[in-house]
Amino acid sequence: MSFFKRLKEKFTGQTEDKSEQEETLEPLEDEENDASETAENEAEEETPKKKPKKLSEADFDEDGLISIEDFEEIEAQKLGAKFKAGLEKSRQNFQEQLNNLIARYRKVDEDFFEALEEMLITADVGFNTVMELVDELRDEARRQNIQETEDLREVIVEKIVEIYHQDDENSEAVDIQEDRLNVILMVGVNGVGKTTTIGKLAHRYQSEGKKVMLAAGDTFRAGAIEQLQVWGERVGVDVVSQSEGSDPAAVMYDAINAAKNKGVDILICDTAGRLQNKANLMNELEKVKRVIGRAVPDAPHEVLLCLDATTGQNALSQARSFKEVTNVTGIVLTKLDGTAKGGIVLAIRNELHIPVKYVGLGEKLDDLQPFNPESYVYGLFADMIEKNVDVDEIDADANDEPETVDTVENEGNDHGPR
Ligand SMILES: Nc1nc2c(ncn2[C@@H]2O[C@H](COP(=O)(O)OP(=O)(O)OP(=O)(O)O)[C@@H](O)[C@H]2O)c(=O)[nH]1
Ligand SMILES: [Mg+2]
Repeated sequence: MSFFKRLKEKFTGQTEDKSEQEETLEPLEDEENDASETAENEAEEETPKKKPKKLSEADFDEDGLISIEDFEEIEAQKLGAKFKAGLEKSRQNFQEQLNNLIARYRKVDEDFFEALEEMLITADVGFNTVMELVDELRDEARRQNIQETEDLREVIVEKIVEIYHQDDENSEAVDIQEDRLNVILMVGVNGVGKTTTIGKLAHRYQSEGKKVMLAAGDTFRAGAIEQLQVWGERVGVDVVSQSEGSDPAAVMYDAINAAKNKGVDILICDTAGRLQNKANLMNELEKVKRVIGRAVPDAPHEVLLCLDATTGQNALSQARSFKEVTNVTGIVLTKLDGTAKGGIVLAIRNELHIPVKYVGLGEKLDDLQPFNPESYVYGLFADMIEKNVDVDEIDADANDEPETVDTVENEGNDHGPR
């Protein structure tokens, strides 16, 4: 199965769909109920084609429980929809630029690759990553003897996933273990979204059945303690705090004791926003870490660095500096919904070798999602993935539905230079 087709099936649940492209996750009023078994295989020509599944259609057993397959299918669709919505600005930008490029340079040649490099650099993908990516594309085009730029679309998207995965496929997972107090320390410069992310994370872990507590370690900025308390109330978790101006290391010490007494699974610690070039603030962070490490062996288990995606290359330089002074275990890339340059994810991964563990896709509680390169490229190229698959399918059934062929093929070729 082609890469685009697999992504489309995974994130929309659809294996057909010539008429309903816009309705990816919208309720479908008139579907047949029994479409569930027709999934994956290549023999789709004979079987009825599958439509996205809704919770109401899932197969429930007599205890009212949903099957694991149905659950996973519905979750993947929700995830696809989240990434699609959160990456809308970047998607419009990426797709439009790529379409323009393909229309302008119809033949795969050095001019095309140079223009592609420029486009990716402008989208914040990062210089070294772009060079690596485009070199791989050159090789792949040669290997597969691809002549038309149009035929390179899918390879480009697939290479983005590959290049992300090349270090370590599993490192996006956050290190949360049963039977211990897990401590997560949130760090980053001012205003990047640390406190908001803590609220969202608390919500996520709590809804997974974990007992969560928050530590109000930003004793510096006026209003910071209250802000975390509001999140605590909203989510329904305890917040340990002291008065403004007190020593953040002392707050952590208190919080760890309280967490141990209450059998907490995950303690998430807020810290004051700090500039990476302010030595005293960085020293304070080290002290906080030391205190946490003394109270709980191996803690903090995660030091998550929050970066604001809208700051582009500046986020990279922040990450470099933080990495020098503290052992950052993962990145939370916030406000990805607010930028049209979503390529920054790739730059972070490839130039810093720190995994992006979560991405912020909006301001709502459930807008923080674990990062995964496939969901990311789906969000970045969703319309193209859906449309391209359709063109393939239509090529295969051209005899059955001639009018649809015209409509979609025309759409696919309608990207003249602007
Ligand atoms: N659109 C969008 N806004 C976000 C996201 N994450 C955080 N924000 C917004 O970013 C702003 C700053 O968030 P905070 O959580 O206060 O940032 P902070 O890093 O704790 O800031 P300081 O405590 O001042 O250092 C708030 O208005 C948040 O709503 C996101 O993923 N998307
Ligand atoms: Mg804060």
